[in-house]
Amino acid sequence: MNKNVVELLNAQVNKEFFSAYLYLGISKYFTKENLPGFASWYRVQAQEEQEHAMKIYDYLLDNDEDVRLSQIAQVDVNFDSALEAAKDADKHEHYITGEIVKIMDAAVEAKDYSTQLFLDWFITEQAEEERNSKDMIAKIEMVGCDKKSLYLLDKEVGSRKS
Ligand code: OFO
Repeated sequence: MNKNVVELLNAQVNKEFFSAYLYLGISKYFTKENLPGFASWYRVQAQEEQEHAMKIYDYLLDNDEDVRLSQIAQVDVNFDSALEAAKDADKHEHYITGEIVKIMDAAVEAKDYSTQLFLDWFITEQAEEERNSKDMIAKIEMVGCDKKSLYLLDKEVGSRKS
């Protein structure tokens, strides 16, 4: 495989594990805020991120490339509100989309058609992730400071299955 593509895929393994770490941190924030539904939603998201990392991990190994398991950065999860946490997640997803696009650009440049096909799934997934995080922000904004509505929303988002 092209060296640059391999390098970027390796870096993405770390970024996906960092995403899992970030979502776990957000989940912890909601647990401490006594909002178990949100905590569960973000925990499911953390599991999905690990699956994303492992997809790339397997792809590299399947192509006889090495996988670098580099250090995962510490996550800062001191939020002032549910809205701030949701906005942080949304910002992160946009960043990840940009990183996936960079790998796709490198694969196109290297005429690496297999990796382009492989990354198609991630492009679709990122569109869904951005939609989900945008929806979450909209729901929290709708609820505003109304504690009763927040309680009901917590119940609703907690029904998300992995
Ligand atoms: Fe892996 O999609 Fe979110 O970050």
